[in-house]
Amino acid sequence: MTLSLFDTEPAAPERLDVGAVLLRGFATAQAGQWVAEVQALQAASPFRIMQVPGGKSMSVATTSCGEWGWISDAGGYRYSAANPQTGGSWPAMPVFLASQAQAAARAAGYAGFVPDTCLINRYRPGARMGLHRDQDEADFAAPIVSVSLGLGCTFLWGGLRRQDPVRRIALLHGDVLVWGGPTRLTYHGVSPLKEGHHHLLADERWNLTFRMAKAGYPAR
Ligand code: MD3
Ligand code: FE
Repeated sequence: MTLSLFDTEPAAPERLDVGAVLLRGFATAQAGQWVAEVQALQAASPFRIMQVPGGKSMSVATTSCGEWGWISDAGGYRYSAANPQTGGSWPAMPVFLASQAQAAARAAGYAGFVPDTCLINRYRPGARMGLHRDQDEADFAAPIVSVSLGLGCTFLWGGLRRQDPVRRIALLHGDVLVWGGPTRLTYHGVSPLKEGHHHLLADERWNLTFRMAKAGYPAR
């Protein structure tokens, strides 16, 4: 393979495990549009810090778009059709975001992925996400598509049991990760974000996760 400084082609899909595919740089060429779309969503539904059921605050700020939004409060974690901040619905999922997520899923071998929600996480230096599983969705046959923008992070990728060993994987601006199949319920997390400067997002990292919260997979 020939490497060029001017090469903006995304790398070939990298298989991390059964059902887990890393598309390095899949979102890099259109990163400006990704950022502009998230900024536009902020007007209707800004990032805010949610409480976890134990009463503490998350260090990551979140918002959602689409039919459903992921929320956390004293009552637990769940998907809600209403944004508790406004009482209204979530902003619609922009067509660009939905179609890019669908294309990434297809490139990873998951045809029929039609997300009904996108959770957007904002990390600032020190923000982290402890080891957890994503298990609030209706159909674990549906994959999750994750898009990383801005500062890079160390992603923690464990196994199907909490005590399994954890791999550390660098996730960089533009990387897209697709998880499904046998690794759908893998424990994962994010190490505290390090200080840094990114030309588009300054000292922030944004992560978008596209999910089928309520719909069965594949969509029909
Ligand atoms: C592996 N977000 O929002 S994305 C989350 O970078 C979350 O903000 C992280 O974990 C972030 O729930 C990691 C990558 C990811 C997302 C979902 C997964 C990896 C996953 C579900 C199952 C296994
Ligand atoms: Fe997660």
